[in-house]
Amino acid sequence: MRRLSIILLLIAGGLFSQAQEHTHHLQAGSNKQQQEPVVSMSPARTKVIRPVRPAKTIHYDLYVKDTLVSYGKKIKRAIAVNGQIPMPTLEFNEGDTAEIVVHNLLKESTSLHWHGVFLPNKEDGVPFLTQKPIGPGTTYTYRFPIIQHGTHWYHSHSGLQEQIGMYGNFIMHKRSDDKTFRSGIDDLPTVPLMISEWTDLNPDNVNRMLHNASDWFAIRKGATQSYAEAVRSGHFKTKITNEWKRMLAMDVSDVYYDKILLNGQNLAELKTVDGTPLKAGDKVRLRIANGGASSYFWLRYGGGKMVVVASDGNDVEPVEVDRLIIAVSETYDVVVTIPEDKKAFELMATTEDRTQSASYFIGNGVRQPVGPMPRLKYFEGMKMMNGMMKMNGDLDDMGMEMSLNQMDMNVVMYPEITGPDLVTLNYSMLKSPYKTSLPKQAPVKELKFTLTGSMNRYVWSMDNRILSESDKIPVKKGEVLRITLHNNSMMRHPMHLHGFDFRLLNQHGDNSPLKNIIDIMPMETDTIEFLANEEGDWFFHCHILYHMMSGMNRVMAVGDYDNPELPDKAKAYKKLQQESDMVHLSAQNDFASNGNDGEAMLMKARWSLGTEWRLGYSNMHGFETETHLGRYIGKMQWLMPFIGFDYRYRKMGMDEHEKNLFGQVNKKDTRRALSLGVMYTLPMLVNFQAEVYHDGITRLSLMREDIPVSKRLRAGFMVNTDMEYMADLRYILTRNIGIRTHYDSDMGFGVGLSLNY
Ligand SMILES: [Cu+2]
Repeated sequence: MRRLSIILLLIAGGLFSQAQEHTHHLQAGSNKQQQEPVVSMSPARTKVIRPVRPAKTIHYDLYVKDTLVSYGKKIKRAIAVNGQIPMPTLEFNEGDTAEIVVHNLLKESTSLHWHGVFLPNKEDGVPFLTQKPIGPGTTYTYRFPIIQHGTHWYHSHSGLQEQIGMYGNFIMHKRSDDKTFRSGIDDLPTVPLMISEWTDLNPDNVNRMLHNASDWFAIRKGATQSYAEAVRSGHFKTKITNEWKRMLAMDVSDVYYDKILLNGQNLAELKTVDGTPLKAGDKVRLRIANGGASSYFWLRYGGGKMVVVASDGNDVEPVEVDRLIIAVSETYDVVVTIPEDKKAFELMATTEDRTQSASYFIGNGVRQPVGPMPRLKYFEGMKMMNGMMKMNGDLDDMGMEMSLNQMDMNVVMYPEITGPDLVTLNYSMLKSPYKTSLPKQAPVKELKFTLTGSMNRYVWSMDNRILSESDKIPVKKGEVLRITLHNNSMMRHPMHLHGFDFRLLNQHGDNSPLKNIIDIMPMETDTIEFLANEEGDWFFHCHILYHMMSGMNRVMAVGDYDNPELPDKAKAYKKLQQESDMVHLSAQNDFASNGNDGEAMLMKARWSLGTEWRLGYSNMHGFETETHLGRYIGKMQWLMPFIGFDYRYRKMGMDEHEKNLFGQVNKKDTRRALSLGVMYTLPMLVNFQAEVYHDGITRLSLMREDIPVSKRLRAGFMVNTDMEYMADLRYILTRNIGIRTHYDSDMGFGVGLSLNY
């Protein structure tokens, strides 16, 4: 084992030195880029005036390469660009032209999307929608004029590459002669801050585990909501109601992460800006982007109020807050002040589920921690969710008309929120300093979407349709698109529009803020609008990476765009649709004292193909398999009609035969039977299954798997009209290993090891 790690370290070293070779390309790029900003040394030491210079072409070379990192507990594969994670910060002045050359040194294809940036559609970086994937070993050049300013970011739009390092800051500076230039804000020293998460698991595995309803992440987070835990906290009835309404334990986030990173480090510090040590009274503008794949972060600062001056790259009237939550892929520009000398004040980013955090100490001297946030009260949250969940799986807002994150529906889970005068940012507090209203004469196209999903099968959709079930939405160039979004699912979704900023309609009317991400909490309704004045196919999707990959996407096709990068758009779109409904494999096998049983399943958003087997160790116990191919129906996917095939071999004596509850007799040693059946999830998450075989034999069964008895103990049972029954208990040891004991009417008592994939 030790030798293996040494080899890995050597490989890591080798890769790193290779990556180092390329860093000078970046420097070459930035040399071409711009002069150092002029820092005026006034007493306040906060004036940074960028010289107004002629627009030029800013060239970057980006080398995308596999690397190994040890952010978590193990050495794992990641992707670095120019040898670094996050990817290098790209900076431009408004008016420049960006020329970015991507050198793909990976063994797989890649792409880069310029998040929040206005550009011609063919430069937008979505494989199979705006360009072909950048193949391994090839080079691709993005070239577009910089026609806006603000804090943005960029990331891979290929598969799950964003999760393992492909995110970076993308900053377009406002020119000092811009009529919107705000002295005291736009002349502050700025620091880019990229928040991200790291998991030691391969993200493909994370994706698979989410689809397999694995509760391993909850175990890691201490967020299982088992019966034992419910009883201990006086919430037994809450838990019963929850399962009666067919809900699994739920959390505000899905994935357990090993580390949270700020600019690639769990603990970072800012002692100087532009070479000058920070001191009392200094203000710094942090350009914060959430490059996490699935985590929302609370941001808190120990040195006083944070002043929010921009969101998603767009200026807002300064607003003072004690804390804010930054949704996946949002950006905020926040001004913080160093209140005292000889101290460093903590800016803390805590995951919404409060299990992990990263810290950024600003200033020189003794560290002033802000302290952790209290843990969530899961059963309180569950109780509230029970109250809002109707038996059909719809959420009932009970007439509350929620919007703009103003009423945090998770408030009961947050014990400290009731504290005195804690100002938390919400979207109603965002006001544009300028009028953002759209031309009155433009025709308006209204669209409505309900955000939908089934937590139990991890299917995320819009109007109960995933991308592979949806055509592109035709939009005329010059139309105003007004989109109303209602979230009828149990999770919040950060919806992102490519290519445009939209107005997020709030009480500020003509001064409604511009954004390109809108985070929508469960049961909220919000309206956004924008002028569709740039042709092309623009992606509109949930930015939680694993929701996007599950199909929570649409395409707005503005005008009839001829994309030179994508000659066969129809074929490409089919490919994009396929990619958002991939097949997931799960498998499980028990090696028990009385036999061997298990199952393997292939699943898509609607389809499921599964085989179960039972293998006795003697002829008397025989061998059985059951295979089902089914399609899940309905919004909550509680109903699955299927066709089946059973095969069974068992040595029986001359007069021996088996009778079922209906008196039907099966006397063959070897049985091959086709069937038609249906499975339905009953309250308490019990599956009822009815199956009719071609020989007329009927079988009804009831079963439940994975009853959460305690944090790591799961129980299950099965009973059917063949008068067979089974009960089991499984203790979860690791992600893939458990100890299982069961009693089976055919095979008797058994105990053994249970492996799952
Ligand atoms: Cu989502």
